[in-house]
Amino acid sequence: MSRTALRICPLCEATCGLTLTIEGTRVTGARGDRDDVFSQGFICPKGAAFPAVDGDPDRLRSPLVRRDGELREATWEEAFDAVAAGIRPVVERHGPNAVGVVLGNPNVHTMAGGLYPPLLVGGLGTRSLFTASTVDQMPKHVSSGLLFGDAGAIPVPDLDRTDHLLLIGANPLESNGSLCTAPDFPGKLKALKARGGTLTVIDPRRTRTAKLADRHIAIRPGADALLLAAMTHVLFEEDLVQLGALTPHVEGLAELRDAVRDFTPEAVAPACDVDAGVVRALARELAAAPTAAVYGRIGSCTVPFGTLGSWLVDVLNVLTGNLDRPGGALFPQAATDRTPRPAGPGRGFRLGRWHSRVGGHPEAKGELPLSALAEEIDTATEEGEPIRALVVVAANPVLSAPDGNRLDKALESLDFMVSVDPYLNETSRHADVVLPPPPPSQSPHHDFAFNTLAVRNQVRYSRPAVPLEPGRMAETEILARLTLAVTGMHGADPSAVDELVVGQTLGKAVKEPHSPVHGREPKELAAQLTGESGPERRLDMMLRLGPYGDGFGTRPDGLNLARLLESPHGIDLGPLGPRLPQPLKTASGRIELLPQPIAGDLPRLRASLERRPDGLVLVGRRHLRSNNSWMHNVPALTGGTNRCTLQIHPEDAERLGVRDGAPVRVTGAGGEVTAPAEVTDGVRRGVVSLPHGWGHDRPGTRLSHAAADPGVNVNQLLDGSLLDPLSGNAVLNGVPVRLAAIPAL
Ligand SMILES: Nc1nc2c(c(=O)[nH]1)N[C@H]1C(S)=C(S)[C@@H](COP(=O)(O)OP(=O)(O)OC[C@H]3O[C@@H](n4cnc5c(=O)[nH]c(N)nc54)[C@H](O)[C@@H]3O)O[C@H]1N2
Ligand SMILES: Nc1nc2c(c(=O)[nH]1)N[C@H]1C(S)=C(S)[C@@H](COP(=O)(O)OP(=O)(O)OC[C@H]3O[C@@H](n4cnc5c(=O)[nH]c(N)nc54)[C@H](O)[C@@H]3O)O[C@H]1N2
Ligand code: SF4
Ligand SMILES: [Mo]
Repeated sequence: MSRTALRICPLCEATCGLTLTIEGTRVTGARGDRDDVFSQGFICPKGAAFPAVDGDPDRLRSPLVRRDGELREATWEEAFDAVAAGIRPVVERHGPNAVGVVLGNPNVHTMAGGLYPPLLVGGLGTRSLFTASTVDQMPKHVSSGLLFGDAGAIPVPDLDRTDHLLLIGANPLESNGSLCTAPDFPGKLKALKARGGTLTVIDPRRTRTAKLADRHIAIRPGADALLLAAMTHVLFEEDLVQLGALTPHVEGLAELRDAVRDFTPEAVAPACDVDAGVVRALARELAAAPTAAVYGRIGSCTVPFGTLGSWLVDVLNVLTGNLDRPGGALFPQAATDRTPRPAGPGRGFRLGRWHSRVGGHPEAKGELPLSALAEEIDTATEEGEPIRALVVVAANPVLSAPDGNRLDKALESLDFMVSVDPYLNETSRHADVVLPPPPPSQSPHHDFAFNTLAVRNQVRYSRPAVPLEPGRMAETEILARLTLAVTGMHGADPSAVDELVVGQTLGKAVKEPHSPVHGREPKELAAQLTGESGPERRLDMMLRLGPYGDGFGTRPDGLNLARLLESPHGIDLGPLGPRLPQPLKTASGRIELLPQPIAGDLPRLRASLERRPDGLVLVGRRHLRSNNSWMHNVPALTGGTNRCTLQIHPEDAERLGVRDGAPVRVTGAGGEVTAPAEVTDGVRRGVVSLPHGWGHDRPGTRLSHAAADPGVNVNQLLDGSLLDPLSGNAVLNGVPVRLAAIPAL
């Protein structure tokens, strides 16, 4: 007997609704949910492979605890006892900063990851926090923090209505979009073209997205900030600045004009390898479009000028009057956002409130660079204690961060490590305790993060499609118990964690004059919460306090969990609309166009005008059927073109004697790897490309399929020293490398 259940796909940022076929307790099929209010039936090959991802026999079924040097199956009780016994002495002896926390990408794809890590980190009181953000989008957070006063206020391109989209360093036809949650991103690009709009793509590779574009600019990697600065220059020079409705909300215009004066199209052309005439045309087209949006992603962030590039993306949106208007780039309003406070000056955004111990890197958003994790473990200094224990949740930094070999050794040297991870992989194999979450079919789902980045306001919630298998523990409970174990409250009831948050949140809300529950009694409000579990009660609370909420009865038609459960395909909350000035939290209450840290970094950009590296540089790439480092174990998603090859332009191949399919040795500052060459004019001259997330050949893992075709770890070419200085983000693209063809035996 089979049945169906709805489940939001957790495998990328597009958040498509899936209809799962379930036989007994096994998921046997997945198709797009045509009635999903947001994705309307769209699905990609990864979503279709949900049953295989979910049912992977290599997923761990019970906790592992290291005994006599070996990881052995244990009970949950034994596992949490071991965690408390491993972490607490380190805190007591060496202080909280000696315990590091590493949070990986899937935390934004699970409900547990949205709800518990702040308590874990806050409860520990550690400043040794490292996340995937600093190998990804931290530059965007910093630029938003500086421009708008809120690191979380990230404008998203209005894909459904824009007339002109300028895409920089993004390949949504493979990635399905990022910092822009849009099921069927490819279809939306095609619709843009069908309605007469234009698509421009800036990417050193002729990607599938670039092939769709009206204009593709194969820029030299790392030079985007120069190109965007020159476009900004042209807008001023040719009097094309049109702030429109933004005028009262903007300050620093004259200072900005001065700051970009040197960045003429002629000055940046050689460094970008883009004609000055093309730079001018890009600026004019952007200004002339009835509506337009500039959008940058991985290729614009993970580069030496990541923050400057991210800042210029929104500067261009502001100067052309496209920020906060339909068809431009707008701020979404998610159902679980905090109750919007009245507009007005805020506290602003500060960087560098503390620095990393070894490298002296400034914190950003309370985080230190993931690139610095290894040195924070393996290097003693006089300033403080090195990290001696590590809590890793959903992260595989041995593959995803620079210099995995060094990190590998550093992890081995720790006093204690715990990983919350479904797999025994390159990172979790070092753990003393592994706590495996259940597969996604057994977990509830709500997109706390991605709804704040979605191209349409909407809200959806899926309860577990399949009940928890015997012996399993929900990831929400795992993280609640982990929080208790590491903060000295081992053994307490995990629901205490949720009740603490409910009490604190409601206690604060009743004191806020703008809150719908101002002046009410927190206990009375808490008693109204519904839901079958602590996490559901917290979701109910957030929905009710949120911008569309019922305000605990103040707005009877408003949202709450019960209403959401009545709408299993989700509730549409309408297209994005203008929100300014409410989201601004800068000290001035306005958009601060030329914040001081940005102005301070511009001389470095100016100096790069003179530099013209002549060697080869490396960029990354993603494949539709991959997902960072953890989906190479699913046979249905591997093989074909999803392979770890070094793409190289035919002219470079010829010059270096590299033959298609033959092995090439690639050497970078952090080491060398050997991969088969793929000779293709899909990459520009002077650029080679390797995908990330491969290198599954280390011993002691349990990834049987991935190990059979391991590929190589591109991040071994990095030594961790290349960072965007403002954000601490790793430079993963535009990295200098040398090649040597390996002669046939
Ligand atoms: N060279 C290069 N390096 C890159 C990138 C690049 O473009 N080029 N991209 C960077 C980017 S954007 C990112 S986001 C990072 C990603 O790097 P990480 O944050 O390390 O994420 P993943 O590699 O996806 O590994 C995720 C881990 O979570 C586990 N996991 C999967 N599902 C769950 C779950 O439901 N719960 C828990 N607890 N764990 C789960 C997996 O088994 C795996 O161990 O990589 C970065 N590294
Ligand atoms: N299938 C699949 N989907 C994914 C993921 C995955 O691993 N696989 N990962 C998810 C994650 S964690 C993220 S963050 C997103 C990322 O989403 P995207 O940013 O869309 O991902 P990429 O495909 O890495 O696209 C980056 C592009 O930047 C180009 N590039 C490199 N250097 C430069 C440069 O200096 N300038 C310019 N202009 N371009 C450059 C690369 O050639 C590449 O085409 O994807 C998400 N979705
Ligand atoms: S596009 Fe992303 S969310 Fe949609 S089905 Fe594919 S992997 Fe899942
Ligand atoms: Mo990412």
